[in-house]
Amino acid sequence: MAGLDAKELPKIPEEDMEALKAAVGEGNLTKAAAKAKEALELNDKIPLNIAVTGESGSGKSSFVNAIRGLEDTDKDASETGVNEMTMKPNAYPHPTYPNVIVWDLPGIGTPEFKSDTYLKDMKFNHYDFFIIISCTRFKSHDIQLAQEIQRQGKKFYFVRSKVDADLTNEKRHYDEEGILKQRDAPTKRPYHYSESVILDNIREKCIESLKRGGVASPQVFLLSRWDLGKYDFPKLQETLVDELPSHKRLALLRSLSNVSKETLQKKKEQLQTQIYLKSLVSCGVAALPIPGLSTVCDIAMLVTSLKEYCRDFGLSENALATLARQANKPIEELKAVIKSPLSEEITKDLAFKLLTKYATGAVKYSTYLFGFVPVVGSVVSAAGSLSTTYFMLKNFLDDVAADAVRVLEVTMK
Ligand SMILES: Nc1nc2c(ncn2[C@@H]2O[C@H](COP(=O)(O)OP(=O)(O)OP(=O)(O)O)[C@@H](O)[C@H]2O)c(=O)[nH]1
Ligand SMILES: [Mg+2]
Repeated sequence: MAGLDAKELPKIPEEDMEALKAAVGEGNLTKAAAKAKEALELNDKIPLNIAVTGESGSGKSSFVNAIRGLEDTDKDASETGVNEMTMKPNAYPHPTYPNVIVWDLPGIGTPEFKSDTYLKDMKFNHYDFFIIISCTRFKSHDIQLAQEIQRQGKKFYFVRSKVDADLTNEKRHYDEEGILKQRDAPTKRPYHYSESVILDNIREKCIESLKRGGVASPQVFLLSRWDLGKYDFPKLQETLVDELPSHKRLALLRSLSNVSKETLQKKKEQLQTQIYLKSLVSCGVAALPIPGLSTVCDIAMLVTSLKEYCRDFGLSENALATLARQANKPIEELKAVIKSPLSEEITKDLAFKLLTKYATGAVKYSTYLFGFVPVVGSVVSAAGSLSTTYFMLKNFLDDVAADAVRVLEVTMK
């Protein structure tokens, strides 16, 4: 079968395998499927609460909007501006994944701010991790806050915002060829304009101020709210994913904007771990025979899963329109590199076509995948159906993930 190599397939987790074998042994695939359904539903509801804090005007609300994929003027956006805007913690559920909530906390360092009661007032226990934002160097209240968060056993990440403005300001010292204008004046600026030198300087200064304040080996992520694909935002995303407990990882990955290939790859890998459970549900909970195929499965559930993959990788008319607007590209340019159907085009008919495509070759992999040789009667169709749906979902996931990478490449051009 095209695109199938047993060596590349993820092995089914041992405990799932045991559950399936036991259920099939009892002739009770329905029981295993019901358990799988429960596990998947639970996974979709796992809450993730991200706190965004920092000095007033540092760009907290802008960051909250940016990571939710919104513009400041969108209906559900957090209010931004040059005046002090945020006075109490405000919850901003992710528009697509409402179990992920970004909390916009009031500015620290204002006369009303009291570092000793701030975290308690903000109900710090509620949050999975904190982002501390500054648009200059980090000050004593940022450091006090970080130390308090650390004492409470939670993680924090320093974000240095508005680096686009720093670069624009630095550029004023250079002529059109990128040569330093006032070479006689005493300056530490290099002769040639260099973005990476400027960024390294900002990063070093931030790290220095944090170390001086007593924060051991601080990490600082530089970013611009206007261009999340640049600077350290992709690295911040990866760090958050890596440091989060594994059961929360999928929630975070789903909610992250697709700004780096690494994040897309991680998202795909995390979703792959659910395919086995999805196949079980599709073959066991409300499964019906598919006419013309020796497959018994719940095709409506498969349609939902395929649509979810499209949603997770931004492959819908709406998501593409937003992305095209943000990247300043015609939507047709993005669509031109997409090979899979968009969410709106996914129907039972399409799911049926995909099942047919993978049905013939799948059965021979059922031993590899599901650890038992199909024998007689319902077990034969169960094994065949499981492998068919498994391959159908796996290949579709691979395809949409590859599409998302190509779309990302277009937006970065
Ligand atoms: N150039 C640039 N401007 C930014 C960036 N992030 C935020 N700003 C601007 O900085 C100003 C303040 O941003 P907000 O997001 O309202 O700041 P805040 O931290 O929420 O402020 P308070 O709610 O008052 O504490 C706004 O005018 C933003 O447009 C950035 O990355 N680059
Ligand atoms: Mg604000």
